Amino acid sequence: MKIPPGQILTNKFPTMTFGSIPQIDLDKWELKIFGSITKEITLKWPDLQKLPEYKLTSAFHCVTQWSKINNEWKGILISTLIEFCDIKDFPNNITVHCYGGYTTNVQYTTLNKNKAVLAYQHDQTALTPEHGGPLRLILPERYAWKSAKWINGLEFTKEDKPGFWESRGYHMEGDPWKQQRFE
Ligand SMILES: Nc1nc2c(c(=O)[nH]1)N[C@H]1C(S)=C(S)[C@@H](COP(=O)(O)O)O[C@H]1N2
Ligand SMILES: [Mo]
Repeated sequence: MKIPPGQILTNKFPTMTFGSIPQIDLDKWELKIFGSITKEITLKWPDLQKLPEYKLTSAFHCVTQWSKINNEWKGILISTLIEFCDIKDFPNNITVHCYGGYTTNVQYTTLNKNKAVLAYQHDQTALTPEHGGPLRLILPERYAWKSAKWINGLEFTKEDKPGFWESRGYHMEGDPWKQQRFE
């Protein structure tokens, strides 16, 4: 498997977190879908169980130059979630929100095209808190800062608004094959 230019392969799974690891009680866990859509939706943990699972094998590229290949993620396809919630006529820009306050901006077309998932499992094991459990975004074909851990919201926005790292100089798109590290 080829890895993007400027990356170094690792067999470990380092963790990269800005700030502390949030402690999340599954009974209180929520995922809110809001913003420029006709009705807001709040999903609870049992709602996710109703959705079909999807397995994705993908590489993971941190902008600090480590790449980990052959990660097997299990979760829910974003497009399945959007259909299940019956959201139509939404703008293409999304701010992903997380417990702890981290955000990142992505586009729906990018999520859809790259089969992005909301993952609860990595390599047959429930996602650990340090790796974003109970639920994180996995967006293949983008640097891993866009794979938001501890996700709790998808906000549809009319403009493409920079997230946490994007507003600190990281690239708005972050395609590793184009080395879109910084703007
Ligand atoms: N909520 C949140 N998500 C986050 C981060 C973070 O600090 N907070 N770090 C990002 C970065 S820079 C990387 S490389 C990956 C690291 O995921 P890992 O800790 O599971 O390896 O998570 C991304 N998602
Ligand atoms: Mo990263």
